[in-house]
Amino acid sequence: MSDVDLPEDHPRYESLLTRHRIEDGVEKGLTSQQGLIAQGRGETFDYLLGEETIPSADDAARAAAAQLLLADHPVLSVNGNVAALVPEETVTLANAVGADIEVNLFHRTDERMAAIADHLREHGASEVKGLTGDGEIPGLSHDRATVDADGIGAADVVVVPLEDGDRAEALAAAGKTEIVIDLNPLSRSAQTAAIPIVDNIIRAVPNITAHATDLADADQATLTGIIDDFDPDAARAAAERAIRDGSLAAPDE
Ligand code: PTJ
Repeated sequence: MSDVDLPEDHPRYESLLTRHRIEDGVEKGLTSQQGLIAQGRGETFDYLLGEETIPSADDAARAAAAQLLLADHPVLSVNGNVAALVPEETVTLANAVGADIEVNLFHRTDERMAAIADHLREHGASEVKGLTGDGEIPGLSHDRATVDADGIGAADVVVVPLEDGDRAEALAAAGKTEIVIDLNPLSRSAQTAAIPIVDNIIRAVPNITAHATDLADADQATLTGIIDDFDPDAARAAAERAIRDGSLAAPDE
């Protein structure tokens, strides 16, 4: 049984676990109610993808790992859905690639910022950025633009999972290399990303960590080669094809 008492052999185990975590996130004040809607939208795409990491998403996760290992100042951005779904996995990835973790919310309130930072610390984070809020992403209205000047403000590579399109575009316009995790290959976030990972965050974050561990001793030329070989347009197109044309064997209800 899992942390929410689900039988792991249930055919819809992962989907049920995800729902429980999001529900729990709302109850704990981490996740916004809008986050429930976002999750429902994501689930639909995941269902059509066969609830598995397709090869183009795995290639993207490997490119993301290489990009994070090469970065001078990588930051993993955490919102209410990310905090509910993958708190421990986010900390593990941050440790594997030497990234900062920053809470950055669409529906920003002091209470949610603090609750998410505490939740991440309970799951092993030593430092959580985002609460200072002394920096700003240009081109966005106030709350959504607020970042830490020495966090996302100073980052060269940012992982932005389940992001709204406006902010993803503004981060890219601010010169950040963006790694986006989003199940919708047509979302503006995925379209904006240098590296779009069209996969469920529950699978994507541990997968990036696995690739980062595998590449930990790779030299700079190898890492650069992996990034150069990755084609974001081809990855988006492959995901869209899988969703539109996939010969999906329907998962058990
Ligand atoms: O916590 P906050 O205040 O920062 O708000 C976060 C949400 C997610 C509510 C906010 O950013 C939002 O409204 O996002 P959108 O515009 O609904 O976009 C969310 C995107 O994430 C959609 O394209 C979904 O398909 C996708 N998505 C949802 N669940 C998952 C996902 N992608 C990967 N894994 C998921 N589990």
